[in-house]
Amino acid sequence: MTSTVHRTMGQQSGRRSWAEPWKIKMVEPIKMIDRAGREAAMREAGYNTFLLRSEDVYIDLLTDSGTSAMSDRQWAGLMLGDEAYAGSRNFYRLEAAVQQYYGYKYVVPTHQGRGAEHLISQALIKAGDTVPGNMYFTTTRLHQELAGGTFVDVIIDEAHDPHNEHPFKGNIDLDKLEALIKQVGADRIPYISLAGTVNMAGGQPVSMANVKALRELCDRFGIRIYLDATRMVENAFFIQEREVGYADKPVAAILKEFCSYTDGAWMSAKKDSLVNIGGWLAMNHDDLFEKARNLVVIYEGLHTYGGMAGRDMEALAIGIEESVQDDYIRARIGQVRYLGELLTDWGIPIVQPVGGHAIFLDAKEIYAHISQDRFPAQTLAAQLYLDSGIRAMERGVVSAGRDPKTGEHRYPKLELVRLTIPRRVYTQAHMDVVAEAVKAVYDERQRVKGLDMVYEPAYLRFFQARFEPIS
Ligand code: PM9
Repeated sequence: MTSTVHRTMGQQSGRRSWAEPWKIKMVEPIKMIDRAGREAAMREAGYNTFLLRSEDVYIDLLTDSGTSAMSDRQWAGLMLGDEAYAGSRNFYRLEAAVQQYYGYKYVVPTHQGRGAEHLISQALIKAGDTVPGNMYFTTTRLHQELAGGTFVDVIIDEAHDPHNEHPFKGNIDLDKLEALIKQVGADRIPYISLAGTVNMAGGQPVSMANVKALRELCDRFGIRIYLDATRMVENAFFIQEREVGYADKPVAAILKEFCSYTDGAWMSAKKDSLVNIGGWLAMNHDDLFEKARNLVVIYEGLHTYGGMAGRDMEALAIGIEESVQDDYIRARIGQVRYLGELLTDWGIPIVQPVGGHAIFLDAKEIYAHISQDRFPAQTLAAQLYLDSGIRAMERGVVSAGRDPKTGEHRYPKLELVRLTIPRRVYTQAHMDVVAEAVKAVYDERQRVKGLDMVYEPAYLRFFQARFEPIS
């Protein structure tokens, strides 16, 4: 199969095959347990892939968060950890890397992305505020709500349609945003919550033209823009590939230009930056810096480590530099696309165009006979594990949670299963195995009936909810 597909891809693009700009120095054995073992493991996990033990998983596509393989330079960097409580030299390396590649003035380290989300939400949002953004993300929105805000989605409509091939489905709809500003008043909008790429839409990018226009609009109303920069390097790659005028610019330059239209950013460094733990909040304004630098000592740790060890900050500083290399990022997205093209060729419905970090299976279409309150995407993720030991993540009604005002399920238009590709971890052969497994589950789709939720935690239920199959 590999060679046939490979030939097809080569012919379509009129070029020879590419390969990753690295070779493997160390390996970690994996194995698939048998069908009876997988059935027992899935029952024990309450049909929630978050609750599986990793040793029961064969190919782990739960997330690209903290699952990257570090380079030899990063591992060497761990030995340079300066584990002083205050003023570690590794913090200054990290601060310099963020300033150099993202361009912001001040940097506050955090243990991971949600630590930074917590700080910015507590520092800027007041009860009754509105926070507009380009589609919700689970932890981001929850922190905004816990601070007293209401998130309002102002992404373009195309983002909610898995078949729409818009090249920048992460864009903000500026008319929707302007109408919202006029409705609630600019003084009730502490900032725009802009994500590049947009995770829940399928890893879809925001264009440079859109962020420039957003800047102009926000300047008119005196509103700040803060960026979720978690996968912003991947976003910069799409701009290089798709936006007029950027084909010859390095990804690093595009990243910095994009950030220059924003007032700061929060970061889960566990994704783009090729580390297993870490995050930061960065900004240009003194007032936010002062507040965040003070809050961080309550929730994360001193402002020169923020919950990270010195060695983690060193690995992160090196990871930032590696993540913006053009040949690396091309291969990274190329691998995701390879899997996407296999599935598309077999007629399996996925979100198009293929985004940055994952393939998103359209569970609503695959299980058209299962209503959304029977959790089609949760069901599909469970079936994939049962078939082949592959772990994926639900990104549908379970992830969307309940409306805090009505207590009802939120029913998102997108009911998806995410096959998330860790960075520098799996080979093309693994992608072939994944595609075959998805095909097998797809072929058996009519036999499946959905799930009942039998336990639901109060917050971020997708992590810990438990289910039982409907018989
Ligand atoms: N994203 C992911 O698998 C981690 C688990 S699901 C909550 O996609 C964005 C765009 C993210 C993200 C985490 C965070 C939070 C913020 N923004 O996980 O706290 O994709 O480092 O970052 C996950 P942390």
